[in-house]
Amino acid sequence: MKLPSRLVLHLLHMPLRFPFETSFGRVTQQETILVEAVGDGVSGWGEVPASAQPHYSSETVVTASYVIREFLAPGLFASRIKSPADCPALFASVRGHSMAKAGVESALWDLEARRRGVPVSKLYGATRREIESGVSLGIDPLPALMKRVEDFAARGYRRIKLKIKPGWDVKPLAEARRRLGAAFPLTADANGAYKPSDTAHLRGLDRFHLDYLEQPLGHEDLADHAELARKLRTPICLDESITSADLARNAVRMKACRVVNIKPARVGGPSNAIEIHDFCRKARIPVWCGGLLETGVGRLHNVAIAGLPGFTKPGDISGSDRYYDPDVIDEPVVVSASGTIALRSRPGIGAEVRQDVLKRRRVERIVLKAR
Ligand code: OSB
Ligand code: MG
Repeated sequence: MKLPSRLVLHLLHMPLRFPFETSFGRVTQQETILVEAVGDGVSGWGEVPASAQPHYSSETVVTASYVIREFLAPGLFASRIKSPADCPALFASVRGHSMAKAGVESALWDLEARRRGVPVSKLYGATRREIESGVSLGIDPLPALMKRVEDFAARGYRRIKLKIKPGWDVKPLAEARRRLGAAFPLTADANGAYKPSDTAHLRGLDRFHLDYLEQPLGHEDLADHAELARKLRTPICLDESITSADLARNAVRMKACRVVNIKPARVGGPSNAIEIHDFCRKARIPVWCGGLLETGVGRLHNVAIAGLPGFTKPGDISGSDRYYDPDVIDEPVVVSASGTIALRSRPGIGAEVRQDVLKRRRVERIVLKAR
């Protein structure tokens, strides 16, 4: 591959169509960075969906733009990497900052795919033509939430996930299960809001036959998850805990989870996401692709990665219209009546960034070049 001549960081404030509430807080606007890698007049796009607050992870859009500007971009321009797949090794001397790394690496993959005239999904190794779509529903008053549950099921979505926290679990899950029927794939995501002392209560959630329970305990609590897993019938899926391929291996070996949520942004980019996928596939651990309220740019990278064969469960990849109106891409992500999203055949991520939306939502633009 040829290095880009510059990286442009576009910091966007994207209003959400509905406030989104999890156990760690409520947001009405997503702050995200689009990373544009420019070479020979071609632009490749990636995204850093870090948000404004360090609640989901320790990163924010401000830490990410700082780390890209001071460390990742200079490292990239001084390098002679042969492929975007070399990014994890190139960036290894920077500890953490996975979302910053993921944004840069994914922009390079899109640039490379566009230069070669192939879809980025092909470079990632996707084998599917379409993926199954699921949706993540935030904490909301019960009547409004149940209306959404029915609405997304009626629109064909293949799996519904409810955000839960102590004091907000039995009631919404019971109501959702009653409305969806016994067989519909229903899951719950606590974003780490419970403690090991809640084990008896969490065992009570077994009666809702969830496909899995996502990140019930703290992000560093692998041994506690392993112990909880022995006491629940419901499989545990880890999200926040799995920040690297090494942690995925350790979590699986410890039996801390039976399912893994792969978010390319959380694990440091597409190459690490693929490495975790490959490991889990060998270990017969089903994986699914999570999300972080990505705009169309990050969403299309996620769609492409979810096309790999080990992504056997519907993930959190919803249509563009779930969060944004309009999205930043010219051809929004659309979920079919049967709950699927088609992989794109156009080069790169398969869409162009809408300059009108970019200009309207952009609060800062930073150009980074070789020094
Ligand atoms: O835990 O999966 C999560 C959104 C923000 C932060 C954390 C999470 C989420 C979601 C929504 O569940 C995923 C999406 O639709 O992009
Ligand atoms: Mg989660």
